[in-house]
Amino acid sequence: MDTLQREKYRLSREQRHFYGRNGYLKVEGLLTPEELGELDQHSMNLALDKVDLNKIKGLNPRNQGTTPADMEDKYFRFIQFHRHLALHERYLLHPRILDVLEALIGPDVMAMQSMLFLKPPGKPGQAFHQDSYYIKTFPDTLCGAWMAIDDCDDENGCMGFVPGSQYDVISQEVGQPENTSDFQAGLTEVQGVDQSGEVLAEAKAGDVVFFHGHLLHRSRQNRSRDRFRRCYVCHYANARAYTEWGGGNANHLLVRGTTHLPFARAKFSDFEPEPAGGV
Ligand SMILES: O=C(O)CCC(=O)C(=O)O
Repeated sequence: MDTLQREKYRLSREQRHFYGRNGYLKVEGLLTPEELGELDQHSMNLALDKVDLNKIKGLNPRNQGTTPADMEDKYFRFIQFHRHLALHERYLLHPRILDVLEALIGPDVMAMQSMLFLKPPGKPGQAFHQDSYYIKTFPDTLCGAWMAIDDCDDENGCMGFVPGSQYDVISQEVGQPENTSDFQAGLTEVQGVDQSGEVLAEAKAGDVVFFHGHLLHRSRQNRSRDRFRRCYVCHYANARAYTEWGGGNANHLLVRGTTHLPFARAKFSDFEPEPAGGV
């Protein structure tokens, strides 16, 4: 759509305050039913090994399995597939998601990471962590946008947040999770988290949950018998922040506004970042 004709999504005062206080914000129904249908179909095709990934150069599977859980592990949660598949790039560049990010961490925004999770029944989640522990930006402006493809709740392993922890420093006290039925082995867990304040981030398919890079969060095992818990989660930062993560700024896409730093361009479309302003 012509960017000049597009009506930007505008956060209300209440939404801005909620994010400021809690470090996360759920925007209900940010994806249209058509967009959701496309993500639903695509992620199911990936789960069923119906997307031919063999022709993609530089994509090295970690195992040969073909079950939905294997498929997720095979490509380690389909990380950075926006560099391989147009659909992943398109949703990383979703204009209404970028409107929200422009207000929360902008005005200039860069896109750094994309991950598609299938999380079929029985699959563990990820123990308490802070994303800025891994993805460092200076100034420290990281924000995740978590798009629910399924309805997500306690049973199928929705996310859990510790509101207010976005004001904490990045903890260096990390270890390995002991509870490896709930939490993926090999990934780090922040030690000594006071879990009494955890809130579950239940979401309906089509909702998008934005969360601060310092926010302590986790997700448990999918304990349902037959429900997937699929989501597409992308990470962004202010485009004027310096980073060495992922090969540095030149590898990350400028998605809103401008920057004095190097940046990459979209691979599958002639996407041009909209000017910042007016959100
Ligand atoms: O969706 C999940 O289960 C975990 C996502 C997450 O922890 C993250 O993106 O940092």
